[in-house]
Amino acid sequence: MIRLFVAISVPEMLRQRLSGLRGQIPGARWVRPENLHLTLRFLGDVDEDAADDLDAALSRITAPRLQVALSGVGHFASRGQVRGLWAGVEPNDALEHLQTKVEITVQRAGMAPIGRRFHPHVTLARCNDTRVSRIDGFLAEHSGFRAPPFPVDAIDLYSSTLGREGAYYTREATYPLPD
Ligand code: 3AM
Repeated sequence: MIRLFVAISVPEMLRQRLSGLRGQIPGARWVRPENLHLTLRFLGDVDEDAADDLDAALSRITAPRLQVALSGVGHFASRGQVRGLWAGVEPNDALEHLQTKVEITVQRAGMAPIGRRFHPHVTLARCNDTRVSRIDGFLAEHSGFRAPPFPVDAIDLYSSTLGREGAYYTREATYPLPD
């Protein structure tokens, strides 16, 4: 089995800027710069045949190239605890279109629907035992975060493995978007 997800890779310059948003938040595990990405579709654990089917299907995706601009920061929470901190994405019809294409493609390749709305973001940190009140400073300090748009000419298939220091992501395949 291999744990896979489809994502947009974030250019090096932007990864550096995002790394600059790190702060002292108890319980936060900051994502390593090389792991920063924008998830289009989490696929979960799939066997080798399913992975081959997904690869073949993804290689046939056609969607226009686009630009993505990161803007603002936010968090996911449940039961009063912060689960993740993220950088947001400016509203972007082309990105929604691309994600819909990916969703349709992976379902045609046999994946079950994900059953939740696409909320584009770049996860900056995952949190354990962090109360929402502990991130007020982070949210206030970085509410004005803006980055120039970056071009998206391809989407990537990543595998994820758990190591001692957290998840390791490997780019398994790249699918260029047509001109
Ligand atoms: O870091 P982001 O939020 O972009 O949260 C996981 C990460 O997304 C998400 O897949 C991406 C790569 O690991 N993910 C992990 N487990 C998941 C699950 N069970 C999941 N998304 C949905 N359901």
